[in-house]
Amino acid sequence: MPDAQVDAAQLTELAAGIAREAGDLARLRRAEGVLLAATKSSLADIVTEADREVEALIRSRLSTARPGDGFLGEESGAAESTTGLTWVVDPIDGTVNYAYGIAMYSVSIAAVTGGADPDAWTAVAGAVYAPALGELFTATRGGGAWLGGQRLAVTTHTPAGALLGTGFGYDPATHEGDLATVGSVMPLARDLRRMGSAALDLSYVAAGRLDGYFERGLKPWDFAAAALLVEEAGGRVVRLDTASARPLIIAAGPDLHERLSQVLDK
Ligand code: LIP
Repeated sequence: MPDAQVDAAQLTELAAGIAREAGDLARLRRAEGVLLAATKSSLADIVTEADREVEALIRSRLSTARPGDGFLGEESGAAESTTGLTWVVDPIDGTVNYAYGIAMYSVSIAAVTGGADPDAWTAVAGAVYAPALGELFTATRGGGAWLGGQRLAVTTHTPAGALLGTGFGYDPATHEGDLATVGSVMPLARDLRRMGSAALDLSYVAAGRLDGYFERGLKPWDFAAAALLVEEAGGRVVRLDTASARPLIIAAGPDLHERLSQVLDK
């Protein structure tokens, strides 16, 4: 457990301030022109110089504020915790959008207890900041989910069908199966959105801008903060096939979550 002096609200405040500073740096670098630093699992799986610079800033700010906390970041790896608390960070979620100049990208910072395993941790604080859109989503366990001063709530009724969000992996070999998954849930849907940032997709479920979201193959840093947003907004987040290489995440209000799970949890 984190050291006793710190409460979750303070962690949320810290995450929010760092997310805003880091996101503003990302937006500045975007305006200056994005430099491709490397590719990872495939040519489509890119990392920019800004991804690395932004994560370094976040890691430095967290280390100064909370020495001894653990860290798990998309670009710079992991560090063990000596306090019981670990920070899970995606410096730029929606990297392809960012590289193409599309506004749907975000900085995601979460504080978790219970170690760096998403199947074992408990998220206690989180912030998701969309710099190009000027929106900062925050959540504290037991304290609700917020967009600025507006308390968030998931939708509970979808009489015209559900507005669903999803995404696809960087490996083209996975696209056929993922499209089959989309086909299986379309009878529940009014329409589908593929916006390119899982952290924002989940934040939008929390805000009622999407009724539900599902995607295979997310990394822990993609969802660590925004899954807490959904839960604190009255929704459910479940990961299926967690022993597989591409676990399936489903997020929605309770009723739609049940209906999606009946189709997807086969
Ligand atoms: C991205 C996710 C997105 C998913 C992409 C990628 P990244 O994260 O936010 O939902 O469809 O394949 O995983 O790589 O931009 O941090």
